[in-house]
Amino acid sequence: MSKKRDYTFSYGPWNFSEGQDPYGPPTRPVQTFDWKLDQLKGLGYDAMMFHDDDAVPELDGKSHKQIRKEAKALHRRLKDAGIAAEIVAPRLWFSPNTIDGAYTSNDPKHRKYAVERSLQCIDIANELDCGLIVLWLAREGTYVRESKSGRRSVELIVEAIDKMLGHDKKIRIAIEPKPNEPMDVAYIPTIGHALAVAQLCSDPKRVGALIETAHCILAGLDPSDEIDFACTFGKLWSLHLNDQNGLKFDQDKPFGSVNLRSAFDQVRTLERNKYGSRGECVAFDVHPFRTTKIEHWAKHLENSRRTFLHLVEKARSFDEKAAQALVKDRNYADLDQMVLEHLLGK
Ligand code: XLS
Ligand code: MG
Repeated sequence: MSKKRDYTFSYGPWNFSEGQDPYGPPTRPVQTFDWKLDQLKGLGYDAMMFHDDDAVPELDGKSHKQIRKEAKALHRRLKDAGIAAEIVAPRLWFSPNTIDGAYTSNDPKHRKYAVERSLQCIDIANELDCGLIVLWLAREGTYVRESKSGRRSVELIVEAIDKMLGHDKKIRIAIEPKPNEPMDVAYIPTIGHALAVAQLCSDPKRVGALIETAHCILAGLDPSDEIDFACTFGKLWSLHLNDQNGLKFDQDKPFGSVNLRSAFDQVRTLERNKYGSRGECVAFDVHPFRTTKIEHWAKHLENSRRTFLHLVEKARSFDEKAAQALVKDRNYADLDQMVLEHLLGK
Protein backbone atom coordinates (compact mmCIF):
# COMPACT_ATOMS: atom_id res chain seq x y z
CA MET A 1 0.00 0.00 0.00
CA SER A 2 1.32 3.47 -0.80
CA LYS A 3 2.31 5.67 2.13
CA LYS A 4 0.33 8.76 3.16
CA ARG A 5 2.88 11.09 1.57
CA ASP A 6 2.37 9.45 -1.84
CA TYR A 7 -0.41 11.92 -2.43
CA THR A 8 0.45 15.31 -3.81
CA PHE A 9 -2.11 18.05 -3.41
CA SER A 10 -3.01 21.05 -5.50
CA TYR A 11 -5.48 23.93 -5.62
CA GLY A 12 -6.20 26.82 -7.96
CA PRO A 13 -6.18 30.57 -7.23
CA TRP A 14 -9.96 30.48 -7.78
CA ASN A 15 -10.33 28.36 -4.64
CA PHE A 16 -9.78 31.53 -2.57
CA SER A 17 -13.01 33.10 -3.74
CA GLU A 18 -14.54 36.25 -2.25
CA GLY A 19 -17.98 34.91 -1.31
CA GLN A 20 -20.19 36.56 -3.93
CA ASP A 21 -23.20 34.63 -5.12
CA PRO A 22 -26.06 35.45 -7.51
CA TYR A 23 -27.92 37.09 -4.62
CA GLY A 24 -25.22 39.00 -2.81
CA PRO A 25 -21.90 40.80 -3.16
CA PRO A 26 -18.47 39.56 -2.02
CA THR A 27 -17.93 39.24 1.73
CA ARG A 28 -14.14 39.20 1.48
CA PRO A 29 -11.74 41.48 -0.45
CA VAL A 30 -9.86 40.09 -3.47
CA GLN A 31 -6.65 38.41 -2.32
CA THR A 32 -3.44 38.88 -4.36
CA PHE A 33 -2.03 36.00 -6.37
CA ASP A 34 1.16 36.30 -4.32
CA TRP A 35 -0.80 35.74 -1.11
CA LYS A 36 -2.54 32.67 -2.59
CA LEU A 37 0.80 31.26 -3.73
CA ASP A 38 2.43 31.98 -0.35
CA GLN A 39 -0.25 29.94 1.49
CA LEU A 40 0.31 26.80 -0.56
CA LYS A 41 3.26 25.04 1.07
CA GLY A 42 2.18 25.95 4.59
CA LEU A 43 -1.15 24.24 3.93
CA GLY A 44 0.66 21.02 2.95
CA TYR A 45 0.05 21.41 -0.78
CA ASP A 46 2.60 20.79 -3.52
CA ALA A 47 1.21 22.18 -6.78
CA MET A 48 -1.07 24.86 -8.15
CA MET A 49 -3.68 24.61 -10.90
CA PHE A 50 -4.02 27.49 -13.35
CA HIS A 51 -6.45 28.90 -15.81
CA ASP A 52 -4.59 30.44 -18.71
CA ASP A 53 -5.51 33.91 -17.44
CA ASP A 54 -4.44 33.07 -13.88
CA ALA A 55 -0.98 32.45 -15.30
CA VAL A 56 -1.07 35.47 -17.60
CA PRO A 57 -3.74 38.00 -16.51
CA GLU A 58 -5.70 39.91 -19.21
CA LEU A 59 -4.13 37.75 -21.88
CA ASP A 60 -6.67 38.63 -24.58
CA GLY A 61 -5.08 42.02 -25.08
CA LYS A 62 -1.45 40.77 -25.12
CA SER A 63 0.90 39.63 -27.89
CA HIS A 64 1.97 36.00 -27.99
CA LYS A 65 5.51 37.13 -27.21
CA GLN A 66 4.37 39.02 -24.10
CA ILE A 67 2.26 36.05 -22.97
CA ARG A 68 5.20 33.64 -23.21
CA LYS A 69 7.43 36.15 -21.39
CA GLU A 70 5.00 36.43 -18.47
CA ALA A 71 4.47 32.66 -18.36
CA LYS A 72 8.25 32.16 -18.28
CA ALA A 73 8.53 34.62 -15.36
CA LEU A 74 5.79 32.77 -13.48
CA HIS A 75 7.60 29.48 -14.07
CA ARG A 76 10.74 30.94 -12.46
CA ARG A 77 8.70 31.99 -9.41
CA LEU A 78 7.09 28.59 -9.10
CA LYS A 79 10.43 26.83 -9.43
CA ASP A 80 12.02 29.05 -6.76
CA ALA A 81 9.09 28.21 -4.46
CA GLY A 82 9.29 24.47 -5.23
CA ILE A 83 5.72 24.52 -6.55
CA ALA A 84 4.67 22.63 -9.69
CA ALA A 85 2.00 23.75 -12.14
CA GLU A 86 -0.37 20.77 -12.11
CA ILE A 87 -2.70 21.71 -14.95
CA VAL A 88 -3.53 24.69 -17.15
CA ALA A 89 -7.14 25.19 -18.27
CA PRO A 90 -8.30 27.64 -20.96
CA ARG A 91 -11.01 29.80 -19.31
CA LEU A 92 -13.51 29.58 -22.13
CA TRP A 93 -16.52 30.89 -20.23
CA PHE A 94 -15.83 34.58 -19.48
CA SER A 95 -15.13 36.21 -22.85
CA PRO A 96 -17.97 37.67 -24.96
CA ASN A 97 -16.50 35.38 -27.66
CA THR A 98 -17.77 32.38 -25.72
CA ILE A 99 -21.26 33.65 -24.92
CA ASP A 100 -22.88 30.86 -26.94
CA GLY A 101 -20.27 28.24 -26.17
CA ALA A 102 -16.63 27.93 -27.18
CA TYR A 103 -15.92 24.98 -29.49
CA THR A 104 -19.66 24.46 -30.10
CA SER A 105 -20.66 28.10 -30.58
CA ASN A 106 -23.02 28.74 -33.49
CA ASP A 107 -20.68 31.56 -34.52
CA PRO A 108 -17.66 30.29 -36.52
CA LYS A 109 -15.60 33.32 -35.46
CA HIS A 110 -16.17 32.40 -31.81
CA ARG A 111 -15.25 28.77 -32.47
CA LYS A 112 -12.01 30.02 -34.04
CA TYR A 113 -11.32 32.23 -31.00
CA ALA A 114 -11.85 29.25 -28.67
CA VAL A 115 -9.46 26.99 -30.59
CA GLU A 116 -6.79 29.69 -30.89
CA ARG A 117 -7.05 30.45 -27.17
CA SER A 118 -6.71 26.70 -26.44
CA LEU A 119 -3.56 26.43 -28.56
CA GLN A 120 -2.16 29.45 -26.75
CA CYS A 121 -3.03 27.73 -23.44
CA ILE A 122 -0.80 24.83 -24.50
CA ASP A 123 2.05 27.29 -25.12
CA ILE A 124 1.52 28.71 -21.63
CA ALA A 125 1.52 25.17 -20.18
CA ASN A 126 4.81 24.45 -21.94
CA GLU A 127 6.38 27.55 -20.42
CA LEU A 128 5.20 26.31 -17.00
CA ASP A 129 6.68 22.87 -17.65
CA CYS A 130 3.17 21.44 -17.39
CA GLY A 131 2.03 18.67 -19.74
CA LEU A 132 -1.66 18.52 -18.85
CA ILE A 133 -4.48 20.71 -20.16
CA VAL A 134 -7.91 20.52 -18.50
CA LEU A 135 -11.02 21.23 -20.55
CA TRP A 136 -14.00 22.06 -18.36
CA LEU A 137 -16.52 22.47 -21.19
CA ALA A 138 -18.46 25.05 -19.18
CA ARG A 139 -20.51 26.60 -21.97
CA GLU A 140 -20.66 23.68 -24.39
CA GLY A 141 -24.38 23.25 -23.99
CA THR A 142 -27.66 25.05 -24.53
CA TYR A 143 -30.44 26.98 -22.90
CA VAL A 144 -32.75 25.91 -25.76
CA ARG A 145 -31.90 22.37 -26.89
CA GLU A 146 -33.02 22.99 -30.48
CA SER A 147 -30.42 25.78 -30.83
CA LYS A 148 -27.66 23.22 -31.39
CA SER A 149 -27.24 19.65 -32.67
CA GLY A 150 -25.78 17.25 -30.12
CA ARG A 151 -23.99 15.29 -32.82
CA ARG A 152 -22.51 18.40 -34.43
CA SER A 153 -21.38 19.58 -31.00
CA VAL A 154 -19.51 16.34 -30.32
CA GLU A 155 -17.88 16.59 -33.76
CA LEU A 156 -16.83 20.19 -33.07
CA ILE A 157 -15.37 19.26 -29.67
CA VAL A 158 -13.39 16.42 -31.27
CA GLU A 159 -12.18 18.76 -34.03
CA ALA A 160 -10.99 21.28 -31.42
CA ILE A 161 -9.18 18.61 -29.37
CA ASP A 162 -7.55 17.25 -32.53
CA LYS A 163 -6.20 20.72 -33.32
CA MET A 164 -4.72 20.83 -29.80
CA LEU A 165 -3.18 17.36 -30.18
CA GLY A 166 -1.70 18.45 -33.51
CA HIS A 167 -0.33 21.69 -32.05
CA ASP A 168 1.89 19.85 -29.57
CA LYS A 169 2.85 16.19 -29.91
CA LYS A 170 3.34 15.63 -26.18
CA ILE A 171 0.49 17.53 -24.56
CA ARG A 172 -2.22 15.50 -22.81
CA ILE A 173 -5.78 16.67 -22.40
CA ALA A 174 -8.13 15.85 -19.51
CA ILE A 175 -11.81 16.52 -20.11
CA GLU A 176 -13.66 17.59 -16.93
CA PRO A 177 -17.28 16.52 -17.41
CA LYS A 178 -20.23 18.32 -15.78
CA PRO A 179 -23.93 17.81 -16.65
CA ASN A 180 -25.20 21.38 -16.39
CA GLU A 181 -24.39 24.73 -14.66
CA PRO A 182 -23.79 27.31 -16.00
CA MET A 183 -25.71 25.81 -18.94
CA ASP A 184 -29.24 24.49 -18.70
CA VAL A 185 -28.00 21.21 -20.22
CA ALA A 186 -24.34 20.61 -21.05
CA TYR A 187 -22.73 18.30 -23.58
CA ILE A 188 -20.25 15.62 -22.33
CA PRO A 189 -21.94 15.36 -18.90
CA THR A 190 -20.19 12.30 -17.42
CA ILE A 191 -16.92 10.39 -17.46
CA GLY A 192 -18.43 7.89 -19.86
CA HIS A 193 -19.12 10.65 -22.40
CA ALA A 194 -15.65 12.11 -21.88
CA LEU A 195 -13.88 8.81 -22.55
CA ALA A 196 -16.10 8.12 -25.55
CA VAL A 197 -15.04 11.49 -27.00
CA ALA A 198 -11.40 10.55 -26.31
CA GLN A 199 -11.83 7.47 -28.51
CA LEU A 200 -12.93 9.65 -31.46
CA CYS A 201 -9.84 11.87 -31.25
CA SER A 202 -6.77 11.52 -33.48
CA ASP A 203 -4.60 10.30 -30.58
CA PRO A 204 -6.89 8.73 -27.93
CA LYS A 205 -4.04 7.82 -25.57
CA ARG A 206 -3.41 11.55 -25.03
CA VAL A 207 -7.02 12.34 -24.12
CA GLY A 208 -8.20 11.40 -20.62
CA ALA A 209 -10.26 12.89 -17.85
CA LEU A 210 -10.53 14.80 -14.61
CA ILE A 211 -13.33 13.81 -12.23
CA GLU A 212 -15.01 16.23 -9.83
CA THR A 213 -17.07 14.82 -6.96
CA ALA A 214 -19.78 17.49 -7.19
CA HIS A 215 -20.17 17.06 -10.96
CA CYS A 216 -20.81 13.30 -10.54
CA ILE A 217 -23.45 14.02 -7.88
CA LEU A 218 -25.10 16.64 -10.13
CA ALA A 219 -25.32 13.90 -12.77
CA GLY A 220 -26.95 11.58 -10.22
CA LEU A 221 -23.92 9.27 -10.25
CA ASP A 222 -21.68 7.79 -7.55
CA PRO A 223 -18.29 9.55 -7.60
CA SER A 224 -16.38 6.41 -6.58
CA ASP A 225 -17.95 4.46 -9.47
CA GLU A 226 -16.92 7.25 -11.87
CA ILE A 227 -13.38 7.08 -10.45
CA ASP A 228 -13.28 3.30 -10.92
CA PHE A 229 -14.62 3.64 -14.45
CA ALA A 230 -11.95 6.15 -15.50
CA CYS A 231 -9.21 4.08 -13.81
CA THR A 232 -10.36 0.98 -15.72
CA PHE A 233 -9.22 2.83 -18.86
CA GLY A 234 -6.10 4.23 -17.17
CA LYS A 235 -7.47 7.71 -17.85
CA LEU A 236 -7.98 9.43 -14.50
CA TRP A 237 -5.30 12.09 -14.81
CA SER A 238 -6.54 14.71 -12.36
CA LEU A 239 -9.14 14.94 -9.65
CA HIS A 240 -11.30 17.65 -8.05
CA LEU A 241 -12.50 16.30 -4.71
CA ASN A 242 -15.20 18.28 -2.94
CA ASP A 243 -18.83 17.70 -1.92
CA GLN A 244 -22.34 18.65 -2.97
CA ASN A 245 -25.66 18.64 -1.08
CA GLY A 246 -28.25 17.53 -3.61
CA LEU A 247 -29.12 18.64 -7.12
CA LYS A 248 -28.66 22.41 -7.05
CA PHE A 249 -25.99 24.94 -8.06
CA ASP A 250 -22.42 23.59 -7.85
CA GLN A 251 -21.49 24.08 -4.20
CA ASP A 252 -17.83 23.05 -4.21
CA LYS A 253 -18.18 22.16 -0.50
CA PRO A 254 -15.22 20.85 1.51
CA PHE A 255 -14.41 17.18 0.89
CA GLY A 256 -16.61 14.92 3.06
CA SER A 257 -18.72 17.83 4.26
CA VAL A 258 -22.03 16.29 3.15
CA ASN A 259 -21.44 12.58 2.69
CA LEU A 260 -18.55 11.08 4.69
CA ARG A 261 -19.31 7.54 3.52
CA SER A 262 -19.14 8.56 -0.13
CA ALA A 263 -15.88 10.36 0.62
CA PHE A 264 -14.56 7.14 2.22
CA ASP A 265 -15.62 5.16 -0.87
CA GLN A 266 -13.84 7.66 -3.14
CA VAL A 267 -10.60 7.39 -1.14
CA ARG A 268 -10.85 3.58 -0.91
CA THR A 269 -11.28 3.48 -4.71
CA LEU A 270 -8.30 5.79 -5.26
CA GLU A 271 -6.21 3.57 -3.01
CA ARG A 272 -7.30 0.41 -4.80
CA ASN A 273 -6.38 2.00 -8.14
CA LYS A 274 -3.07 3.34 -6.79
CA TYR A 275 -4.09 6.83 -7.93
CA GLY A 276 -1.15 9.19 -7.47
CA SER A 277 1.51 6.55 -8.05
CA ARG A 278 2.01 7.88 -11.59
CA GLY A 279 2.37 11.48 -10.42
CA GLU A 280 -1.33 12.40 -10.50
CA CYS A 281 -2.40 15.09 -8.03
CA VAL A 282 -5.37 15.31 -5.69
CA ALA A 283 -6.91 18.77 -6.07
CA PHE A 284 -9.69 20.04 -3.85
CA ASP A 285 -11.90 22.21 -6.03
CA VAL A 286 -13.53 23.79 -2.99
CA HIS A 287 -14.69 27.29 -2.09
CA PRO A 288 -15.00 28.92 1.34
CA PHE A 289 -18.55 29.42 2.61
CA ARG A 290 -19.86 32.95 2.00
CA THR A 291 -19.89 33.34 5.79
CA THR A 292 -16.17 32.52 6.13
CA LYS A 293 -14.20 35.33 7.79
CA ILE A 294 -10.87 36.50 6.31
CA GLU A 295 -8.91 34.98 9.19
CA HIS A 296 -10.41 31.55 8.31
CA TRP A 297 -9.95 31.92 4.55
CA ALA A 298 -7.88 28.76 4.01
CA LYS A 299 -9.87 26.47 6.31
CA HIS A 300 -11.76 24.74 3.46
CA LEU A 301 -8.48 23.69 1.81
CA GLU A 302 -6.83 22.74 5.09
CA ASN A 303 -9.88 20.77 6.27
CA SER A 304 -10.43 18.98 2.93
CA ARG A 305 -6.84 17.75 2.97
CA ARG A 306 -7.14 16.70 6.67
CA THR A 307 -10.34 14.75 5.94
CA PHE A 308 -8.71 13.14 2.92
CA LEU A 309 -5.70 11.98 4.95
CA HIS A 310 -7.92 10.69 7.79
CA LEU A 311 -9.87 8.70 5.18
CA VAL A 312 -6.64 7.33 3.71
CA GLU A 313 -5.97 5.87 7.17
CA LYS A 314 -9.55 4.59 7.36
CA ALA A 315 -9.20 2.93 3.96
CA ARG A 316 -5.90 1.33 4.93
CA SER A 317 -7.17 0.10 8.29
CA PHE A 318 -10.43 -1.26 6.86
CA ASP A 319 -10.48 -5.05 7.37
CA GLU A 320 -10.77 -6.01 3.70
CA LYS A 321 -10.46 -9.72 4.56
CA ALA A 322 -13.42 -9.62 6.94
CA ALA A 323 -15.34 -7.59 4.37
CA GLN A 324 -14.68 -10.16 1.64
CA ALA A 325 -15.88 -12.96 3.99
CA LEU A 326 -19.18 -11.09 4.42
CA VAL A 327 -19.39 -10.61 0.64
CA LYS A 328 -18.78 -14.34 0.12
CA ASP A 329 -21.62 -15.09 2.51
CA ARG A 330 -23.79 -12.40 0.81
CA ASN A 331 -24.19 -10.90 4.26
CA TYR A 332 -24.42 -7.33 2.99
CA ALA A 333 -26.33 -6.15 6.07
CA ASP A 334 -23.30 -6.80 8.26
CA LEU A 335 -20.98 -5.41 5.58
CA ASP A 336 -23.03 -2.21 5.64
CA GLN A 337 -22.80 -2.07 9.43
CA MET A 338 -19.09 -2.88 9.34
CA VAL A 339 -18.38 0.14 7.12
CA LEU A 340 -20.47 2.43 9.34
CA GLU A 341 -18.83 1.24 12.54
CA HIS A 342 -15.39 1.54 10.98
CA LEU A 343 -16.14 5.16 10.12
CA LEU A 344 -17.56 5.69 13.62
CA GLY A 345 -14.29 4.41 15.06
CA LYS A 346 -16.03 1.43 16.74
C1 XLS B 1 -15.19 23.37 -12.64
C2 XLS B 1 -13.77 23.60 -13.00
C3 XLS B 1 -13.37 24.91 -12.57
C4 XLS B 1 -11.97 25.25 -12.87
C5 XLS B 1 -11.24 24.46 -13.90
O1 XLS B 1 -15.43 22.74 -11.60
O2 XLS B 1 -12.93 22.70 -12.32
O3 XLS B 1 -13.57 24.97 -11.20
O4 XLS B 1 -12.13 26.54 -13.26
O5 XLS B 1 -11.57 24.88 -15.16
MG1 MG C 1 -13.71 21.54 -10.95
